[in-house]
Amino acid sequence: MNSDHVMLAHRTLIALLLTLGSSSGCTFDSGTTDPATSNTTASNTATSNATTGGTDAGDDVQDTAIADADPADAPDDTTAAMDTASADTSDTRTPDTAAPDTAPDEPDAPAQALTLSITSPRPGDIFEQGRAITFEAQITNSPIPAEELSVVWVSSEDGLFASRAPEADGQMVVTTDRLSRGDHTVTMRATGPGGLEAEASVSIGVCSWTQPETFDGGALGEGWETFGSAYLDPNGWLEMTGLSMGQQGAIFNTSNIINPGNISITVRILTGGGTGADGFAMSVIQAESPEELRQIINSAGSGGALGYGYGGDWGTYDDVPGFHIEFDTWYNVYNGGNEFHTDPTPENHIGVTLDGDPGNHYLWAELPNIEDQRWHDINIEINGRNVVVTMDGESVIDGFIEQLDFKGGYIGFSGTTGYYTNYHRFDDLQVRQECLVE
Ligand SMILES: [Ca+2]
Ligand SMILES: [Ca+2]
Ligand SMILES: [Ca+2]
Repeated sequence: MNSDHVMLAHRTLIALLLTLGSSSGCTFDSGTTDPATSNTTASNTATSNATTGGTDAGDDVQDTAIADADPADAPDDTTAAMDTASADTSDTRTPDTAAPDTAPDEPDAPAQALTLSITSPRPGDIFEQGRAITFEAQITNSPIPAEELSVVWVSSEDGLFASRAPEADGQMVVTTDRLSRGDHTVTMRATGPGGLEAEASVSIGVCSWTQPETFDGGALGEGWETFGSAYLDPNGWLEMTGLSMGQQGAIFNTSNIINPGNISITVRILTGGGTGADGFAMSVIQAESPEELRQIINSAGSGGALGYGYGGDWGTYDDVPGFHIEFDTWYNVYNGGNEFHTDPTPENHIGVTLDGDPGNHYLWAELPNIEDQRWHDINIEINGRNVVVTMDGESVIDGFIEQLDFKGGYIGFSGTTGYYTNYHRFDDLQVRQECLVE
């Protein structure tokens, strides 16, 4: 389970123990008469023994718990305990006057103090929103069987999220995946008969990623701009070309800039339905400004350049860093006229190219069956110079690019048709770069 947790920070384990020992004393001897301390201790012991003694002279806590699990017995025991306490209180009044000098024993702490300890998570742990968080706790020194305690778990932000009794051995495990993004102080509070109460807290963070872009709802969200033949399909996805010949389209976001550094991007793709070309690509382009981005996209090559070829032999923006994942369904061969690169395989392929050059194919793999008009889940992880791409959960690229220095930039999509055609669709884009608590 811990592997599911995103732990961005650890601090030294500091179990927060808030022990309200006095409530234990109050419960059983009402603390009315200070000279009775020695009797109080005796009374507590007597009470404890009264609870356990009837069934098990060994005073084993677990034995007690089992014996008291019978609900019919519990009220009787409680009554007996109360009676004992009352009797002791009245008894002590007589010795009080006779022996008032027992007062110095008062500082003795009650023998029993209900103690709670949250053992997991650790203070400062951070969890990804929506993933299960497991809280583990231990209750010790309970004067009554642990499973007779009521325990609630409360978040400072979201309120109550769990409520039930601990196990007979005092252990407790609760799980929630419902905590909202933010800093939480999570408090467990145990209560029992007669005002018995104790609590413990731990502070954790819950972080979330930027929300996925679903392209649903009939309008493009903030910052998305269309170029050429691309459009938002009313069904809630991006279409780069449609099935017409000679199309070139792109859709980029000009307001949200991707940061440099490691990144995880997921997107869904679909192609096919036509006569088989050319392909489409997702790009992150580090243009200086939205205006430069627009110029770059408008200048990018058609056909085999898949609408993103702005550098190398395809264009003039050689100094603009770019990262591209292409899904290429047409084999191009350099001719110096309208084709400026040779693809690495005659087969359909996925490729990682850099800096606007559709010919540099730093990493690639054949994807012979991609023109199936079905949605495929693509996940791209950039970690330093390593790039891992999965399709429908299967690794298709896992490699190292010496020249890679991911600089972020504007993210978007492009695609082309030529004499041959296909649909070229994208949907459900999510960028995971920084899981934010605040
Ligand atoms: Ca959609
Ligand atoms: Ca091609
Ligand atoms: Ca290619």
